[in-house]
Amino acid sequence: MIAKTEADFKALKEIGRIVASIRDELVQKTVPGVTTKELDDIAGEMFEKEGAVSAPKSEYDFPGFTCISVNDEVAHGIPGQRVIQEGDLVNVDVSGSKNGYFADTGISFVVGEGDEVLTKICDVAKKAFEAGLQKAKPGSKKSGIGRAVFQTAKQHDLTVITNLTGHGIGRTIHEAPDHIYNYRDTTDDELLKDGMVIAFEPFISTSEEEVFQKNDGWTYATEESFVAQLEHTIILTKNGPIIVTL
Ligand code: M1C
Ligand code: CO
Ligand code: CO
Repeated sequence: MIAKTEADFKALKEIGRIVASIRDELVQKTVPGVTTKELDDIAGEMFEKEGAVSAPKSEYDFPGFTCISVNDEVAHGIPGQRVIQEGDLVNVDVSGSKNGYFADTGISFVVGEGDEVLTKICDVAKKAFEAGLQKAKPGSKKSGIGRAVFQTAKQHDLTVITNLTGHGIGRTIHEAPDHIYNYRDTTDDELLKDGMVIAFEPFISTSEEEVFQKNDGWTYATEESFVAQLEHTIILTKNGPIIVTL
């Protein structure tokens, strides 16, 4: 969507605050011994208390309030009986709506002491996010964001996932612009607009550049790589980006 009115900004900030608070609570509760279903139940209670609804559930009939992806799983992991272990790479992705406005946020992190390379990809996902954000200006090419993500990955001897992307958001979970790639798509000459609302979610990988979908019909995974994501919902304005999911 293009946010125009004070009401648009206020409502996006409200749902942004809610999904960010659920994300932070789930990260804090992700300790060895907890199951991903227990984490997701906390999210369900928080959505209800805030008068908000889970977007994966309401828009896609996803079997969970949130997506929780562990180790080889990259995105759209289904919460279940899996028990979190020390050293796991976990991604918590929380998206939802309130009063007809949507926000989406996610983060990858390592539980306790983990392998150095896992910590590195999480750090580089943050760096890629910051580099892309610098390019997220009204009037600039959308593909400049992906270019910055790709360059950041390469600078750190890592790569990106080419078949997962960020997206427009606001009045539904996934809307125009359909794709914000993790590389510079030379055919994409779309310009960013003042007030445009995007969910920017760079995916940084240790080696593979594509994910595949598991037989559950949801989970995106890699064969042997590790992947980290960081996602925020952002309103692009002439006076700089407003991150509503901080
Ligand atoms: C690139 C994996 C896809 N919040 C989720 C997302 C995932 N993006 O948009 O960040 C969507 C959740 C819907 C099941
Ligand atoms: Co998301
Ligand atoms: Co998203």
